[in-house]
Amino acid sequence: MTQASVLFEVQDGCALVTLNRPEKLNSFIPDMHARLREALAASAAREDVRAVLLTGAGRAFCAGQDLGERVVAPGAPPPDLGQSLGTLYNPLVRALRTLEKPVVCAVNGVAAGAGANLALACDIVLAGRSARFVQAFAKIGLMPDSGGTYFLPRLVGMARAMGLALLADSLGAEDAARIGLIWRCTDDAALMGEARAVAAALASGPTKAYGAIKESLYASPHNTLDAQLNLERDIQRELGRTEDYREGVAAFKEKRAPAFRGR
Ligand code: T3D
Repeated sequence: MTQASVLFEVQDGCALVTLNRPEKLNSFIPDMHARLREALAASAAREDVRAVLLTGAGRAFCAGQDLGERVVAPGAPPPDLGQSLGTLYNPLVRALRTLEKPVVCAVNGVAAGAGANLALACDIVLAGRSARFVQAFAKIGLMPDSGGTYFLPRLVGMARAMGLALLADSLGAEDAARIGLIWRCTDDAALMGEARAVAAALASGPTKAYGAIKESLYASPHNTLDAQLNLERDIQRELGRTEDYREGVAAFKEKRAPAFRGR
């Protein structure tokens, strides 16, 4: 029986999504794209999912495109990488960024090529100490894609973005956390426990506020202060009408923990 290339399970408000081609370092083939898209669509649609945790099976998080599918026989036409990005990779990055629920990424091993940038598209990225991030593209004659040229300079500045992209060196998880590429580096053995705890905390939080935080922070780099102030005003007006806001204020006054329901 063939194994599913992406595993999806929901527990206690959290969807655990696992890239599952460990023998190929969880590199992407079209089936894995389709399954991951389905998992993200289900996470968006299901009310019982209030946070997503993305990780990889085996020793890698994801090695990007499966290069076995990109070997061109002499005389054969080259693959249309633009089509691949437009129809497969870009929709995934957009789905992660526009999902109105927080996405935690547990980088359990090497994250290379589009695999590295898929991780950077997530909202909170934790990585085990032995994990590493490789903008491997230039080594095969490409440039960073799947949002790499967008995320890198915004997260770590142009000098580091340029170094990572041009040199295509491995960046260890500790250094990735130190320079602000990711949220936190953990011991390998503690990674999934910590990532699950973060996802569980988010899954019991004010989901609409989290969606609003994503929308406004991701809009911020493109906006003037005026535009951002207006966006905050408009979104906060909506949040002020939610059940979770009413509950948060009541819980504060009653000196108890709030019971947010994501509404
Ligand atoms: O094509 C399009 O549609 C456009 C979009 C492109 C997006 C992209 O992601 S392009 C970039 C593709 N990815 C890479 O270039 C990464 C290639 N892999 C590596 O650089 C290294 O393997 C790693 C840094 C990921 C890991 O290094 P290491 O030393 O830990 O492992 P290894 O020995 O290199 O690899 C282990 C095995 O996995 C090996 O197979 P073997 O020799 O044991 O049979 C290796 O060939 C295989 N493998 C690793 N990455 C890929 C892969 N097989 C297919 N595709 C891969 N991406």
